[in-house]
Amino acid sequence: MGYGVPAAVAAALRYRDREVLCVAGDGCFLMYPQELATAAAHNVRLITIVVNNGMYGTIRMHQENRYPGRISGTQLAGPNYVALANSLGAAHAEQVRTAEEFPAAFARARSAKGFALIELVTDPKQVTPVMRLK
Ligand SMILES: Cc1ncc(C[n+]2csc(CCOP(=O)(O)OP(=O)(O)O)c2C)c(N)n1
Ligand SMILES: [Mg+2]
Repeated sequence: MGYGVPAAVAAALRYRDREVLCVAGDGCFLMYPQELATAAAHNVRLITIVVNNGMYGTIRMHQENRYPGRISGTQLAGPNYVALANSLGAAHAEQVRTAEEFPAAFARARSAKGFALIELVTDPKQVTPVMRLK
């Protein structure tokens, strides 16, 4: 956790001719979002997808499994991710709420001239691909 964004910035700096994609949960992303300022400072191309379910979903899953309904410290209020990316110098940032919106948003991110961020808003009840909270 937290490693993806800085690792992706380093990869994008090192391999400028490649496309670099970072996929991070909201909890993961919030550990080091400021590293994107380095991407902007060096004008590297990089796409970050923040999977925003508003929680530390993996930990919530364990809480719900062992102590159903008794959650503790796993909710994330989170910032405005698009505004945060723009404040760090994003060339492109947008929020995606449906699968149908994704291809065009991804194409826009790919054609950005600097770092791009897509906030993917997902269903908080879907804690894993196969486990759904009631
Ligand atoms: C540095 C670090 N701290 C804590 C953990 C324990 N941990 C594993 S998954 C997780 C929550 C991840 O939340 P998020 O990035 O939002 O992804 P989600 O599970 O919601 O998809 C935590 C706290 C970890 N793996 N690494
Ligand atoms: Mg999450």
